[in-house]
Amino acid sequence: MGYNVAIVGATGVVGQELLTLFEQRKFPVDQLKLLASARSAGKTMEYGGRSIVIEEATAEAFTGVDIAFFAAGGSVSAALAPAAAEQGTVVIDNTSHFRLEPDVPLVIPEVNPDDLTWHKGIIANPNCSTIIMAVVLAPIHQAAGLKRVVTSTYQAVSGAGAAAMTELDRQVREYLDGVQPTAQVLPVASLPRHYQIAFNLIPQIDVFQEGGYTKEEWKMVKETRKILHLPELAITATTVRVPVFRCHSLSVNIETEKKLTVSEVRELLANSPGISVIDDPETQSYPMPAVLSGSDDVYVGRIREDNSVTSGLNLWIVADQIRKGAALNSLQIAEELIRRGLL
Ligand code: NAP
Ligand code: 3JN
Repeated sequence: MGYNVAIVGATGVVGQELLTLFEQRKFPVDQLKLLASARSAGKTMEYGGRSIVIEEATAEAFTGVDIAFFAAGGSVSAALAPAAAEQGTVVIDNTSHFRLEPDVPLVIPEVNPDDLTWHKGIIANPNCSTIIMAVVLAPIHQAAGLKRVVTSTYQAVSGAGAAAMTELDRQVREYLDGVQPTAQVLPVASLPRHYQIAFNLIPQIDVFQEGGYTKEEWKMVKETRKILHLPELAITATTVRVPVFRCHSLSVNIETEKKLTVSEVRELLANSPGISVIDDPETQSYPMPAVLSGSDDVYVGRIREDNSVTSGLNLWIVADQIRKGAALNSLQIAEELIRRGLL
């Protein structure tokens, strides 16, 4: 049996990755609606050997749609997701708009799949950096109890959409041609100041909020607490944009209630769903973005005890954030709904 499926934001980085994954994972698509802004309406995209005309995303477009993946920004989700859900469409939303709503489950299938049982039409897909970190924190919490988490991220430009990828590509060429690169997109397109990302790092992802933290940093804190059902978890984040096209990397320092040795952590993580361990100092083996683009797992390496505390760990984590951080996680949510007879 197939499902009538819609992608809102089909022309974007996340939307296009969803289309690739539908084919790769043989998702049972019957009818497919590709929705985007009025700018794209009337253009065509290829799927499964067919040419599909892109339509403007409107509330009426969801009639007869069983499941809709939203990846067109928070304001589009705010405007259209409730209307779609009211018509009986199950919405999987990639934006932050509903993530912290108490009646909206925020789900990583490897971590908290049971939260899918209480959805009321909208299911939120967490932020990409949150997903990548929480997949690793969950088994460590189960085994040893989390006391405190400190993370710094190294986030690829594709996290800021197709325009940011084009900007890095152009700036690298300009720089190497001896031309001063201009910036229009990063760190946040809608803010007045933009900075070069080629051969640079930008310590700002999303807008600034309370305490001098950015919204991306607060997303990592608040979403991780919700997903792990640990509302009091001590956790702090610093998020940084780096000149990498694809794959977010995270340095994560963890304090646990119970002490774990390096070999125990390696074994625990290697046997946890969705995680691969690449960790061998002898052979200089560790995860890196350039070799992991397009992969599905969350990769962990550089596993060390942090001897500055009684029971502490340092980890280096890399994952393709367009896949596991966005498109793949949302598709896994849909697959889990089907497995549980909830779709
Ligand atoms: P992108 O490459 O910039 O693509 C944006 C998409 O949204 C395009 O398809 C665009 O259509 C569409 N869109 C823009 N304005 C619209 C409107 N008014 N009505 C309908 N469609 C509209 O961005 P992206 O990287 O794919 O990310 C899209 C969203 O996914 C982000 O805003 C974010 O909320 C979410 N996201 C989530 C994660 C995550 O961590 N879960 C990661 C990345 C992104 P046109 O081509 O017609 O303009
Ligand atoms: O910047 C990144 O690396 C990840 C960005 C995700 C993102 C981009 C624009 C809007 C989000 C998100 O998923 O948190 C949003 C959003 O708030 O919806």
